[in-house]
Amino acid sequence: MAAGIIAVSLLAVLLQFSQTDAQACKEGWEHFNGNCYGYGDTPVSWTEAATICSVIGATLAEVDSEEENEFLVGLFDNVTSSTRVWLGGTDILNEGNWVWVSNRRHIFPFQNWHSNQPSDSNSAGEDCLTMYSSYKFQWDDAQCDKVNTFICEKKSEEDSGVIVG
Ligand SMILES: [Ca+2]
Ligand SMILES: [Ca+2]
Repeated sequence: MAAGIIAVSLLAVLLQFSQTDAQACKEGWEHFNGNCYGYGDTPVSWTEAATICSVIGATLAEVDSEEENEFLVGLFDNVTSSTRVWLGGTDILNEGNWVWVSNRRHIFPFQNWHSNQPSDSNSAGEDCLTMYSSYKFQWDDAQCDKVNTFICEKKSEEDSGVIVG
């Protein structure tokens, strides 16, 4: 009986350990709900940001819930300067039809547009998704070739290789 209890306890510890291990993110990445998020503070175009994320086995962050959105906004609590952050949403292929790029889903389960956005303003249009500090990091569509900071996202389970991340 005692041996059985010890075995169960040991199993519980091992499960807890493996769970903790699976949730670990590399240094500089933040963990939330099974994913790791890395902030790219060097401003680049949306396409460049997507490429950088891809090279390190990630995608531009895709926001699937209010909780995930609040987590991301929380990363910028101390930001005082005007900041735009690229996310992985675009309507570049079909104006007004916003999709997440990783799976081309045609609707967002969760959306957090600022009032009067998306606006598709200016002659070049605005086809790439940002969180914008001036809108308290609510969403704004922006011109894809402008340079902004960005957030990459990857599954924490995949976070065990030698590649950066
Ligand atoms: Ca647009
Ligand atoms: Ca806009």
